[in-house]
Parts: sequence; C-alpha cells; structure tokens
Amino acid sequence: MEKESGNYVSDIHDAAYEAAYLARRLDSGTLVSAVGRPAESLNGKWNFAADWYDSCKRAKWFLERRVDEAGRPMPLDWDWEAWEPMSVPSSWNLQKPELFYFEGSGLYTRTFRYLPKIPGERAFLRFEGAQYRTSVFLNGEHLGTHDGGSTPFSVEATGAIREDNRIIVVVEAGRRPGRVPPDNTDWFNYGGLYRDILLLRMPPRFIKDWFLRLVPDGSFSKLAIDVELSGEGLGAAKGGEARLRIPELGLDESIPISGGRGSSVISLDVAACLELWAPGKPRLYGIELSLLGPGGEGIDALRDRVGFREIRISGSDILVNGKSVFLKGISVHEDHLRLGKATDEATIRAAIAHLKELHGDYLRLAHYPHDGRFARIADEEGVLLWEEVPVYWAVDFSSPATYADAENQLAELVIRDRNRASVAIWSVGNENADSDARLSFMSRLAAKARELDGTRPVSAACLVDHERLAIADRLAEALDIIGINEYYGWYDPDFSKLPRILDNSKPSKPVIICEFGAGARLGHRGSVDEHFTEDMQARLYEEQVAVIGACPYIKGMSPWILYDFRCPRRLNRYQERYNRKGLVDADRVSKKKAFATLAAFYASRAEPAAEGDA
Ligand code: GCB
Repeated sequence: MEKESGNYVSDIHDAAYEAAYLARRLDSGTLVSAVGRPAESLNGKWNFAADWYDSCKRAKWFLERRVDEAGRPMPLDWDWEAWEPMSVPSSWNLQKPELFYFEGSGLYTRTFRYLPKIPGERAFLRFEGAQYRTSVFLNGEHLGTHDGGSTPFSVEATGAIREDNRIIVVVEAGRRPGRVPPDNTDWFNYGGLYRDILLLRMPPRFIKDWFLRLVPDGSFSKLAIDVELSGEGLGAAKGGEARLRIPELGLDESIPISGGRGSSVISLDVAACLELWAPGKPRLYGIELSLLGPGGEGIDALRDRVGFREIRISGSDILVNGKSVFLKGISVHEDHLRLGKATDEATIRAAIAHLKELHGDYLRLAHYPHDGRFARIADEEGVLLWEEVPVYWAVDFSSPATYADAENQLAELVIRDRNRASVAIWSVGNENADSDARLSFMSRLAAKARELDGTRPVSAACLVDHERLAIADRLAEALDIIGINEYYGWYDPDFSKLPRILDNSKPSKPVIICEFGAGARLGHRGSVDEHFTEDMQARLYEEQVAVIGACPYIKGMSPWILYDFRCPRRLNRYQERYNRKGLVDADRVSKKKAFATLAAFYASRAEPAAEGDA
C-alpha cells in the first residue's frame, strides 16, 4: 500500500504486506534435485519463536535493522539468540505443550558458515517439506515463498550467501479454505520445518533434474531418459553432452543436449539381460549420470540406484511387468505419537515390516506426499506405492489460485519421485463431491500428471453414488484406475449395499478399493455389533474381504488404515481425538484383532512363486 499520510507506518498499517512475499514464488520450476550428490545438512537446533501476529513479515524483522536512519539504537521486538532452541526437523506441536494446537507463523533462525569449494560454485537451499507457507530469508534478503505442506522446494542462494550467514525461515501453518488441503480434513494439522533442510553446492552448469524409466511398451527392452540442466550457455556449448552409465548392463550412452535439455531412448542389447524390479524382488541398478563440457571434461556427476519395471492397464487389469496383479495394501498416514508429521528411516521401515506381516505388497500413502525417503526405502524393500496430493474433500475447485497450488504440489511430487520404481500410481485427490468445477479441476490435474510422467496410471479416491448405488463418478473418464472409498458396515450400517453396488456397476477400468474400515479402540472388546470394539472391526473386515475378493474388476485394496492417528474432530470416549480405524494402535506396536483377519485374506491371495524365483 502507498504511504497515504504523514502518520502512516508500514510496519503496522500495511494490511496487504503478504503480496510482496508471494511475488517471489518457489515452485516446481525452481526445484533442484538433490539425488546422488553430497549435501550439507542445516538440521539441528534453531532458535524459534511463535510469531502469532506474523510480525517478521509485517515489520520486516529479517532486515535486522538495529539502528534507525539517524544511527540511534532501536528498541527491538525480536531477539534471535534469546529465543528457545527448536529441533529441526520436527513438528513444533510436539516440541512444547503450548504449541500443540498452534497453527500460526513460526519463526526459525540460525547462523551458519559457508566457504565455496569449487570455482563458480552455486549454492542452493533445499527444503524437503514444511507445513504450509514458507518464506526464506538469507542475510536480510527474501529469497522466496513456497506454498504446500508436503512437497520439496529449493531456492538458489548464490547471490545472498556469505561467509557468515543468518537464515530466517517463517513457516505459517494455517488451515484455510483456499488451500490444498482445505481447512477441514480428517487428520491433525502439524506445523513447522518437519523435514530435512540441505545446502547444495552445484557447479555453474549442472543437472537440475532427470527422469529415467523403462519404456512401457511391453517389450522390456527400451529405456528412456530426459535431463534438464541449469546454467548459462546451455545449448550453445558445442559438443556438450550428458552421459548415462549403468555398469551392470554394460551401458554407456550419450545424451545430446540442446537448449538446456536432452532426451534419449536407449534400446537394450537383449544380451544385456535386464532384470526387472518387481514387488518382492527389488532389483536395483547403480546408475551414473554426468554432464560433459565441450572438450569432454566432466562438469557435473551424480549417482543413484534405480529399478526398471512396467505398470500398464489393460481392460480391467493392472499389469506389473506384464502380469495381472491384485494389489494387497493398506493405507497409512504420516502421523506418529512422538514425531507428528516428521518421520525417520526406522519408522518407515517399521510400516513396511507391518505390511509384509500382513502378506501385503502395496501401501497407499494418504493423503499428501510423504517423506521422500519412503519411496527410496520402498524401492529397496520391493513394495508398491500409491502417492497422492491433498486435493481432499471440499477444495475450492472454482479458484484458479487453488488450482495453481494443487498443480504445483502435484508437479513437485512427481518430479521428486518419478525415478522410483516403487511408485506405481499417482492420485489426484480424495473424496470430492462430483461437481462441474471439481471435474474440470481434477481432470486437469490428471492430464498434468500424465504430461510429467507418461509411465504410471493416474487415479483418485472417489465416492460411490450412494443414491443410484453404483460406481458412477464422472471423473472416472479422466482416470486410468478408479479408486473407491466405501464404508458399508460402518457409516452406512447396511452392508448389503456393497455387493449391490458392485453388481450394478460395469466399470471399463480396474477398480481399487482405497478405503473401507471401522473404528476400534485397542482392548475394547464386546459384541460384533458394538461400535468401537475390536470385534466389530474384525467382523467388518471379514465381510468386506469376502465381497471385494469375489469381484472380478477390483484389482487391489488399501483399507483404512494401518495405524490409529491424531484427529481433532474425533471426540467420543473411544476416540479421544484419534481416528481409531487403525489395525494397529497409535503406538504403532499393539495390534487389533482385524490385523490377523486381513493378514489371512492376503495370505490366501498370495501369488504362487514362479519357477526360478528366489
Ligand atoms: C475417509 C477419508 C479419510 C478418513 C476416513 C474416516 O473416507 O478419506 O481421510 O479418515 O474416511 O475415518 O472416516
């Protein structure tokens, strides 16, 4: 706002202060891949204050003005070093009791030293996830602002970084109707810098992103790779090329670069004998990707381990490496008693171990992108994943800004994980009412997912038409797999509707039951008709798997849910602010009766091991 009068003070009178920060966006276009490169961690103890009134951004505290224009010391409202330490990464809600329900702006700050190590070095800061709007300031400069609580973002710090640095990060965790997800969800709104923060040192020209995959044409003999570079003089560099090496396949392939991008389709020598990645058989190959200068000199290089597999849809079949599968899954939230939305490797591995105990091979990572380590570990463990963006319930489907936010989150997720063989399905949302605005919003998202990655099916968790008793969501047209959430036997006690719905429906595509379930308080036992008993939950699982297992077009399921999770809208005496539909208590240890019911069903659906299989 313009200064209008002599008594105008921008620090307190500028109600539109946010606009300047939103003008510098961090999004999928600024995202830089950190894969396979050394990175320095900025995790650790930061100083933190709950900035209830967003004063850092309103009054520009990040400028660190300690004296006024006349050089006189100013009375300051901020005091970085005096503020309490806060662990990064963490969900602030679980760090201090008074922050448990805090949904405002949290101000984090720390100092760090930096000395460039290579000529022309470019410095980037990469955030793996912060909930929800994050503004990054370095040495008094606003570097950018990111929206979206579960996807990575990065920013170039080259111009602003010095030997001694002060970084300030303001994370605002508000639930708002125009956001993705909107204000009303069925999970806890954890806030803060809850995933890793990295400092990346890049050469002047480097590989910003790459996408390597098996071409899904049924031949299992072609790889495709795209690379995108960052830096000046990209296409002009005569003779510049990227190289892909996969030593175990004897592959050393040149990827010509033009205009900062390069693409190749590589036909594999049949003698190279590619071993496919498959659930339960997680074959990964070491790859080396490098960028060479005009004289063939190495400019940039990274390494990773990648699996090659194919997922295709044929009629109502999901084909993994050409074989029709039934995905034996369970849904899981990123919610932990002690860690909140933050996680660690042991927690991820423990969830996968529970899946394996269930004789399952597939996890639905609900309802937002989980930590990037999940897909990497699933790659190693041989487990398939459904990954989803939080287009959840009543998103503001008619708002262009909300669409832009959703599309950006989808792009950041796909770019982060499209090299991961474990990731099988992109989901563009969950349980949204079938309106025209929603149909156009989510169809566009589905198209965007395909534009970014033409190798994976796109789905969404839809609702059945409970008046016509049929699978009839108009969005199905835009999807490759129809996801269905249904709670017959729970929210609707008339279980007989489920077989009727399945009989009434003739989908031309595979269907996955993304959710069914029943609440059960651990240890609460009683009759099979009594809500919140383990006994009712187990009975419901028996009934559900009998019907689902007999339906020819259902090709997978991920019941709701592996673990109980915090949920402030669940307030009865059995729930006590937890959603209790877990097969395992929120302690992630104690199993309920229905765990064994599902395990028995999945064991009965186990594929006989093929001859020669390990
Ligand atoms: C649903 C939602 C999920 C909820 C679940 C429930 O359909 O997709 O987020 O937590 O039902 O427990 O009601």
